[in-house]
Amino acid sequence: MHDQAQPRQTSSPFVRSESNPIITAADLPYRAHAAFNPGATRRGDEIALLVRVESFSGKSHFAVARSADGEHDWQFAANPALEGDAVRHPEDAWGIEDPRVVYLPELGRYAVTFTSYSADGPLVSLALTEDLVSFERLGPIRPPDDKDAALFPRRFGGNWLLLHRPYRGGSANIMLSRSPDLRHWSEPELVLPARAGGWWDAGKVGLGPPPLETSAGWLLMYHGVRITASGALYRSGLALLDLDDPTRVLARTDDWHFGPETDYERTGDVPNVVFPSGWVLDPSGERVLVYYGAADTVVGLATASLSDLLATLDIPAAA
Ligand code: BMA
Repeated sequence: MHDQAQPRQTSSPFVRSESNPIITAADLPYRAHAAFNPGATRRGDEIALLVRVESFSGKSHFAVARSADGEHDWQFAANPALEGDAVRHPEDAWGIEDPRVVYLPELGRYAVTFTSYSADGPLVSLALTEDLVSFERLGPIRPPDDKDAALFPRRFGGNWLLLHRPYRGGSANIMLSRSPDLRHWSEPELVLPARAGGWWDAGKVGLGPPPLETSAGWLLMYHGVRITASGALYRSGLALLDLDDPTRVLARTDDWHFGPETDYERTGDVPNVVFPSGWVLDPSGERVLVYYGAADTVVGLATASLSDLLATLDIPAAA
């Protein structure tokens, strides 16, 4: 635990699993090239990941992996959970990518937001599922270019809220849209802008895992992209949104707190990428398990204590 008298933490609040990478393509029951950028949720006594799997065509689909402790002994279903359907969903032309999973108690179903890689660019698609086995697709919900989307788990004043990341005129900021029915969405409102110049999150930011409700606000982990002479660097920081009005940013870290360090994050198809895309709170409500893609090749797990994450944002732990 950190002494609240200390103004800033001296080390990252995230601790990588000793079993990392926890999932690789070799764990799939069929031939696959890479397994990364998973959505995550608790399901009964297990933790379930909806893993992005890239096949040797270059296109991606999703596969479900389950584990009792969220760290070891991942069991994959024999077949993919959801594949692009370019006939009924032409927006899936080049596959589906980067799912975020949120349970919606009102509907008794999980909402899965993901990227459909359309001929016109990436866009946001939505599907609902009770069991991560059969999916009802609601179609595209944001036009291209747009990605990194997740729903809040409940309505606000009658509307569902979606965080997403449209790419317009050379900048990519986290924005919010509203919908009464999950089908018709309002024009995006700015929530978390990319910074400029030499910042680690200059030019491009995107939501990581879905917003996590805490007593202090909605906790976000988001990625920032820095373009360098040898490619992009993907690192993650934290932010906190107001509980009642999530367009209000209460706090944002100046520093990134999770970045590529290990061999499996530094080396792979896309080097120097950590891409958190799912997290699960353990039953004590204190330990957060963060699932992330590493180098667009494998899945990693890092854990953090919720109070350390809030302390990183200078928010004292709740009484
Ligand atoms: C983003 C997405 C992610 C990927 C990341 C790093 O734009 O395409 O799927 O992990 O780039 O390559």
